[in-house]
Amino acid sequence: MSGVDQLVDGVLAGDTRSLARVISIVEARGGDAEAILSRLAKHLRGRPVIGFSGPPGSGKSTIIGRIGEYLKGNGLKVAVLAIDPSSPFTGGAVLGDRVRMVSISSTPGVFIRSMATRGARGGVVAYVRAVLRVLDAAGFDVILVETAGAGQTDVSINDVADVVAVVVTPDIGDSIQAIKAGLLEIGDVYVVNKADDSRSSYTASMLEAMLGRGGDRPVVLRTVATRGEGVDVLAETLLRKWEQLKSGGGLQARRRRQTIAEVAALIMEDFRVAVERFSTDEEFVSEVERLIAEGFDPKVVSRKMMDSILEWMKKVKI
Ligand SMILES: Nc1nc2c(ncn2[C@@H]2O[C@H](COP(=O)(O)OP(=O)(O)OP(=O)(O)O)[C@@H](O)[C@H]2O)c(=O)[nH]1
Ligand SMILES: [Mg+2]
Repeated sequence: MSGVDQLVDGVLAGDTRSLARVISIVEARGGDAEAILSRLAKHLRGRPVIGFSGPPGSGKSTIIGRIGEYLKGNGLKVAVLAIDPSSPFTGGAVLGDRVRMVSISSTPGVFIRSMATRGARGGVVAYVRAVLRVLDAAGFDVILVETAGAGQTDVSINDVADVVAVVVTPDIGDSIQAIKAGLLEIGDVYVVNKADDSRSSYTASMLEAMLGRGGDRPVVLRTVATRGEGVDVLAETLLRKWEQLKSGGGLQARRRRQTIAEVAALIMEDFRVAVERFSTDEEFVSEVERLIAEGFDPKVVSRKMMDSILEWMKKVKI
C-alpha cells in the first residue's frame, strides 16, 4: 500500500494522526496533496461548515468551545478550524486559541486545528477550503471555523463557510465604523456576546434596527459564552439556518460561488508563480529587452510574452 493510500485510509477510518498529517501536507501544498485530495473527493459528505467572525476578543473562541461541547453532547463529531490572522512567526494567538479551547481539545469527538495564513502569498482561500474538505471527508458532522473580523485577515469567512455568525460585544455601539466595515453584510446570525454587560440589550436592538426588516433578515441573539448562556440556542439557530439554506437551494448556490472563487484563486496563484520564475529566465529577459528596444510599449510586450509563459507552464506543469 502506498503512503498516500495509507494516509487516506487512516483519515477515512477516523485516525487523528493520519488526519493531522494529511492536513499538514494539504496546507503546505506538498507533493502528495493533489493525490490525497482526489482520493478524498469520493468521500465528501457535505456537512455544515459554520463560520464565526467578528472583532478581536469578542468571544469567538469561547463560543466555539461551548458549541463544540454542546454538539458533542448531542452525539455529533465536531471539528474546529481556527484561521488565525496573527503573525506566523510567534504563533501567540494560535496558542491562545488552543489554550482557551483546551476543555474540548482533549475530549474525543472534537478535533481542533489552527492554520496560520498570514504571510502565505496567495490562494489562501483554496488552502482553507481544501482543509475543510479533508475534515468533511474525515467524517465530522459539523465543522466550526473561526476567522478574525472583516478586513483583518486574508480569508473572508463568506468564502469558506456555509453559514456565518458575526460575534460582537455590547460596546460595539461605541464603534459604529466597525459595524459599517463590512460586518453587516456578512452574517446570517448576529451574536451580542458578553451579555453580562448591561449595554447588551441596547446593542442588540441597535443591530436589529440596522439590519432592517423583512423575512430573511439575520437573527440577533445574545450570549454569555463564559457561562454558556444562550449558546445552545445559538447552535440550534445556526444548524436550523443551514438546513433551511440546504432545502431552499441557497446552500448549493453559496458553495458553487465559493468553488469558482477557489478555482480562480488557484489559477492566479499558478500564474503568479510562473511569472515570477519566468521573469528571472535569461531568454525571457533578453526577449523582453529586445522588444522594448524595438520601441514596443510594455503592455504590448506583456501580451506578446503571455503565450510563451503559457507554453512554458504547460511544459513544466506548475
Ligand atoms: N465577561 C465576559 N467575558 C467573555 C465572554 N465571552 C468571552 N469572554 C472573554 O473575552 C476574552 C476573549 O475571548 P475569546 O473567546 O478569546 O475571543 P475571540 O473573539 O476568540 O478573540 P480573538 O481570537 O483574539 O479575536 C476572554 O478573556 C474570554 O474569557 C462573556 O460572555 N462575558
Ligand atoms: Mg479566538
